[in-house]
Amino acid sequence: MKKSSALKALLNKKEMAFLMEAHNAMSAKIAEQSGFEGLWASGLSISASMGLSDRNEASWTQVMDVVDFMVDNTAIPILLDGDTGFGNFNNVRRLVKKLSQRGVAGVCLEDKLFPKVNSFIGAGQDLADINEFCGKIQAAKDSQLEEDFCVVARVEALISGCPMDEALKRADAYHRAGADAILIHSKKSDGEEILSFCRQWNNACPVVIVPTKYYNTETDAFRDVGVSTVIWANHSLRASIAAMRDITQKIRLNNSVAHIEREIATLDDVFQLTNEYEVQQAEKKYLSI
Ligand code: SPV
Ligand code: MG
Repeated sequence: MKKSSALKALLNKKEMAFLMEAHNAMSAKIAEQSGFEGLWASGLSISASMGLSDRNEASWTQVMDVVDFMVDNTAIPILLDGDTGFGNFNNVRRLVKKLSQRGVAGVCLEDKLFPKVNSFIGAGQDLADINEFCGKIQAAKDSQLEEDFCVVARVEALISGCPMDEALKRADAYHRAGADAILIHSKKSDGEEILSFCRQWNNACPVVIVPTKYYNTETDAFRDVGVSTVIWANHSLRASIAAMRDITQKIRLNNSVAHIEREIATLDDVFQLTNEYEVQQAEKKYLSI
């Protein structure tokens, strides 16, 4: 099955699906090996791993290069966080064509302004004009090279402090413009506005959510209102920051690695993850000629 078809199937299946954040080939591979059926190529995490803020400081081709390694190293579909599309409808067309060519299964576009700012920064966020954003969605759908490539329209109305009606109005417009799914985002610490949106949206098309701030809400509550897909958006990145900081501080303190050896991945693990043993087998075949 093509990766785009696999993502479309995840978005449309009856049971709730889960996408795990990845920000490079290694985190992508680990998520796949953990059993995830799909990946979220997070703009925040990819930027942060480059030491950049989540404000489109990384160019779209730099993001593309990272995602390329993720695609090469995994068999599961990747939904790229395409931010605002890196410009206008024309930039979106080029982005989507390139993603399709490179085997990325779908893109999520958000209705903010370029350069975007992470949804959890600052009080208000300027939203895109609805019609202009609908043009981007249409341009994305018209540019995809595979039939099942997925375009997810991300509604930032609640993030920006607009009422629920505005979020529903925008979701409806983006759905009509051709979006395959709606991502409704919230920065509230409880999931109430997400649950309320889902009840009123009534599954007009699949809904994707990102419970980064409302992590205490039971996953079953989202299942009950028909959420299609949950994205764990930044947890590999945050786990790696915590682990690296812990280990490097211990090494610095003790001027020794003796005590931490058992806390870190083995070199064999690294070799497994980087296909070292396959290359050794290939050497036997190709270097003995
Ligand atoms: C990301 O992971 O980059 C996202 C999700 O867009 S959030 O950080 O919640 O905006
Ligand atoms: Mg993002």
